[in-house]
Amino acid sequence: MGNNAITDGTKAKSIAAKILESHLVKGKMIPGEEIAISIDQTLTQDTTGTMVYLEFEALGLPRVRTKRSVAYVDHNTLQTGFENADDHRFIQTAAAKYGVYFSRPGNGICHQVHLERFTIPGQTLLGSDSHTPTAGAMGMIAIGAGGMDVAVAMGGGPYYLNMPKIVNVRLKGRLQPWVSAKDIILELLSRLSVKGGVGKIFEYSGEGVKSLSVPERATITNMGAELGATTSLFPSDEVTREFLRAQGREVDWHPLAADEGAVYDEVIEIDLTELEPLVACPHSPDKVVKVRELPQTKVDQVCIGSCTNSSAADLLKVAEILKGKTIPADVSLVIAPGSRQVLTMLAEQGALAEMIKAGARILECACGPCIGMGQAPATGAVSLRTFNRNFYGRSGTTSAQVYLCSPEVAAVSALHGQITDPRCHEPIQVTVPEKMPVNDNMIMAPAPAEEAEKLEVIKGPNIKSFLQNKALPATLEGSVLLVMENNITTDHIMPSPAKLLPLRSNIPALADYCLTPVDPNFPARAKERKGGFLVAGENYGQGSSREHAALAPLYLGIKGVIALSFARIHKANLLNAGILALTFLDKADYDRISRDDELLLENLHEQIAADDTLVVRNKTKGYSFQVKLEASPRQIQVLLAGGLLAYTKAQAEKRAE
Ligand code: MIC
Ligand code: SF4
Repeated sequence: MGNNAITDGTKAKSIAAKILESHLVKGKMIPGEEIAISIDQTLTQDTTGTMVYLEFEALGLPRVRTKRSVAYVDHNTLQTGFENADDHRFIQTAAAKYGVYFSRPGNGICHQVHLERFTIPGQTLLGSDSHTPTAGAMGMIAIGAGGMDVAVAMGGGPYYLNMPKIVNVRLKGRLQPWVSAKDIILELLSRLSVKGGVGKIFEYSGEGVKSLSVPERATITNMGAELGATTSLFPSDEVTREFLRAQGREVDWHPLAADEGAVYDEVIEIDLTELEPLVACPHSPDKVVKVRELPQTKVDQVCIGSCTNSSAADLLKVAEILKGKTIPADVSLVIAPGSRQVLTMLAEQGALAEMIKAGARILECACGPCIGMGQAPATGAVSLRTFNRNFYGRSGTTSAQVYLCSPEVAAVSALHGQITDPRCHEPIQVTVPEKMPVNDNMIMAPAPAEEAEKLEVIKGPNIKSFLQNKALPATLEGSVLLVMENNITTDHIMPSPAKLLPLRSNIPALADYCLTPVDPNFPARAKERKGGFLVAGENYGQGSSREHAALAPLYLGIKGVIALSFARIHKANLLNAGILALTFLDKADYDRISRDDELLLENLHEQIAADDTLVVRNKTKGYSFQVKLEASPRQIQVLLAGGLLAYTKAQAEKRAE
């Protein structure tokens, strides 16, 4: 079906197929096969960015070769020690030298600012953040990836991925009052689960699309990451043009639509008219229930913001709901506007004053509580958030119960002191200004190429060099250090509360916290045994793009991870770090393996050359079992070389000879 539509030039094409085809560098666009695409733009943020610039430096290239690369500082903005400020300075100086635009701390969350200022329909974007697909709201193929992949793309290299299936989501009807874009993506999460989108692109169409603004579309493409999707995208239409006009960027607009009768691999239909306010319960974005069916739940904290829901319209609605009211004494309401542009608009319209008067605590334009950078809830507290992730412990308080919802549900619930269906109130209407207060004075252009060579990149003492693996040995041996369940997130593997985020440039220090939410003794055990293997269930490594979730295990000597299945970005990060990512062939072998079992993989090079099935000997229990190494021929070369950096350097040297 879809593959015919994609490979046969005479057939009607989806938008995704058109963009991929126009950027195709290698491979055939057949679902599951590895393809390589050229990358027009890259973005980095600070908690993954320091690694990216260290990696770019290690590649030895003088300047980026993309059409546009942007470095944001938006995550690590609490400066309780020198580390974060040092990271910001490192990124700023590296950006100036290497030809990257730099969005200063305070300017906003990368995805919101990128949408406002840089997203271009029809282009490709690779970002070192899993919510990069936000830009798909404007018809861009925007993909989240590990830092090393982004560094290579900055250097002009293509991005390799398995050709995804293209799923058409047809939106019928129109949202009813108080029902929002967040409810559309929560509905999809409830239908498909957090692994339902792995290996897929979600392309939206239908009459319902026209009624959604670009920021509403962005809420949906943003949270497509929670489905595990490669990316999500919308057409570029008159609504897109209007958004770009408000940004003074109408020149960047061009129309983009699927051909009449385009064929897709799967079709899903959602009737917007039937949707109602939804909420995701602790601790997973797919544990979705209708707000009205939730038993009375008292809220202690309400957080509004994040790259999912902090656009101009979102926050104008919040201000309208709060107008003239006061937040109850036992509720803490915090609001973090997504960008300085949004904050300026709120100030100019008087909406900010309404929020302040109601008792909201206004935070700077940054990720803030979404990544646990402050505002950790009280012990056992219920926190209702407009964010995209409510993974266990992510808020910074392990006993907290975090729920996810739309800004409308959040604001009404904050006033009522409990999770409330907003339809008990009269509908509200807000008007977003036709022209947004555009001001790029917090975006620094890089130094001109001729001056770049002289520029110094400033690194603080906490910034350690990039960690490199060794070439893959013929034998791997070690014990099973941990057996884990399904859906282990990157927040379990490399927790990132405010205390640990300052260590993002220091893998040796960070490694002491690796997998501690699963087992506090894991780092010590791994060090004592000089490494070993990890075993996990389905969808291992869902969530963030942080390659620290591969590099910290590498530092602790992890040689391989054997799982029932992997999340896309984390699997790529493991392979890029030169760590074997293996899947059980038989679920029974996952059931019978135990912690401390001694494993042995012999004649690895011959086994890998022969086929994709490898034999693992369980020496402790005295049996052998089969695992699969699902990797492309290129990824196998990467593994053999000891990781993507070593492989890329070797390729460059070969070309130079
Ligand atoms: C997230 O939302 O989990 C993050 C923090 O933005 C991560 C990046 C990181 O871990 O630094 C992501 O989404 O990739
Ligand atoms: Fe920042 Fe949260 Fe968005 Fe990640 S999900 S980029 S932490 S706002």
